[in-house]
Amino acid sequence: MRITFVQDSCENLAIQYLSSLLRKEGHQVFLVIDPQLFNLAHLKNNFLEKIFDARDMVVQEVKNTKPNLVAFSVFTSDYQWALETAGRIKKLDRNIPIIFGGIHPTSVPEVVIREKDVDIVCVGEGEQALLELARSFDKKRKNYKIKNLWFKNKGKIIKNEIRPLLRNLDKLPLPDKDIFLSKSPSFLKQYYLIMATRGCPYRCTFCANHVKAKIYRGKGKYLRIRSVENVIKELVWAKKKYPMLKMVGIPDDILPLNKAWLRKFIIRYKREVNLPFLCYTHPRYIDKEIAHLLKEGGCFWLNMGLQTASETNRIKLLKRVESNEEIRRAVNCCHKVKLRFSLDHIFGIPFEGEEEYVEALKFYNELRPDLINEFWLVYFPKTEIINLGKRAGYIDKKTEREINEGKVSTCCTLKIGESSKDISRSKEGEFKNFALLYTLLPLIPKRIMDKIIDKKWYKKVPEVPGLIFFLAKFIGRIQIGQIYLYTSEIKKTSWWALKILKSKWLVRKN
Ligand code: B12
Repeated sequence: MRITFVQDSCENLAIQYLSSLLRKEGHQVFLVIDPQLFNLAHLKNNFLEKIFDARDMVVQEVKNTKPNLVAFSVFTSDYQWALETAGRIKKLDRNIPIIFGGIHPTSVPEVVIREKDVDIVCVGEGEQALLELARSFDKKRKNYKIKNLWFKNKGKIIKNEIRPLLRNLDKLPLPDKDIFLSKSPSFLKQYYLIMATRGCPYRCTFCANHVKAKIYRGKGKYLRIRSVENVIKELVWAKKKYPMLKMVGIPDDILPLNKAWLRKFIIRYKREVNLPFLCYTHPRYIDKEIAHLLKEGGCFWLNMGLQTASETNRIKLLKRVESNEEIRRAVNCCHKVKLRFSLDHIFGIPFEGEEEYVEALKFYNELRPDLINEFWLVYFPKTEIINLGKRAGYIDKKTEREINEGKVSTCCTLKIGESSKDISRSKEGEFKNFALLYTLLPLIPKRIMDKIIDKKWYKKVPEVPGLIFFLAKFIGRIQIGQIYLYTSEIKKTSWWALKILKSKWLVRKN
């Protein structure tokens, strides 16, 4: 059968795995990209967005693939875009079935299946479900009993139960990277995106992991790790296939979950792959040995979530178990081996305010990370933190409905001076000074920052225009050698901009 995925300009591992499995069974898989230039919250510009609007091109391209099924892999941040695109496809041909899968439909399938342009929803892992669906399409006999899938049939909603989680991740084929690369060279950018695990041992109240873990309760082990052999096999294959690779990105929630695994992995990684890599961890998953192994193996960047410096709030509001002492120890281990690291901070946590932001400023000045990533708190569907948002009076029934429909701003990336309304952003005034200071902190010597804190100068930071904030971030990135983030974004945007203009020009000419 012919299946066409529609995706924004972000590489997506789920599509790569699903495509690989489908192609292996002989199905024809296509990918259509809507680059959504100048439409992402941190890069939004209404004028440019209109000029580079590619939606007509996208729908035409979908039509040209003559799909038997159109598929979307949906985050909450894309949900409204996905619905709008699905609507345009249906306008062209109502008979093309459309399936939505991914974290958003998994979190709120009851909301998604009600949409008139969505025919099927996948809840949870999609590998087996999509294969069974494709087989049933091939046999031209509709099967409404496929586990993990919800269907609409003659006005009725059919909800099938969820199957057990995949036990052995090694059994999955290598992800189909070419499906993205064939669309634009920008997809292989500088780094290779790979994941070694699925799941997370923690259940932070703001993260989708506890939503997924709840759905999968009783359905097998939630936290799974691929074997070292399997991960290395993929990387060796990738390095050979894509010689332009310069680094590897491993965005697993926590890479060093298992020390024995990490020891084995690093030895082989150094010997057989030997590319700089970046990964994520949790303060409880970093000690002297782990820091040393990561540094030895070529980890050029480690990211850790902290979110707040208040130990009480971390436990009470976020259900994060690590103490400040453990964080100090973790950070010292990184400093000792000169492993560069960033810390994540969330602004807008209910019940937090100036007192907590000052506490965090002091704590960060003590820890001296190479970078602080500041985020807004974004309330994702069904996450526990919504209850806190309600208690704090930020969220009422209507707002919760909007959260489930992806209608509140879902970009976590901080941008001062932004006009779009957000739940936590209504408290913007309370934290914009601190956001600027956190950004500048790695650039300012410790004793000067101590003085700023001591003299309470943070109260005097004037209202900063967005441009100043951007510049501060930009200088910070240059200082840590991450300018490639901007250059690759510029290259990617220019490539798509040219493509869109060319296709618009061709349409006009004909
Ligand atoms: C890798 C990753 C990224 C990467 C790649 C993003 C991408 N487009 O794929 C990067 C770093 C770019 C990224 C960015 C962001 N991310 Co992110 N990211 C992840 C991460 C760590 C892993 C996702 C992944 O690839 N898993 C591997 C695949 C194979 O598994 P999967 O996604 O679960 O997919 C399975 C099923 O869902 C299903 N499925 C998925 N799609 C489909 C489609 C069909 C048709 C079917 C049938 C089934 C199906 O089958 C798949 C295989 O079993 C998750 C956290 C996590 N541990 O899941 C967060 C996560 C997905 N990210 C999240 C967020 C918020 C973001 C950002 C919005 C953050 C920001 N900066 O503002 C951006 C959005 C970027 C964008 N426009 O896409 C949230 C999403 C929450 C939500 N409700 O939407 C998550 C869940 C983290 C969290 N804290 O809660 N992210």
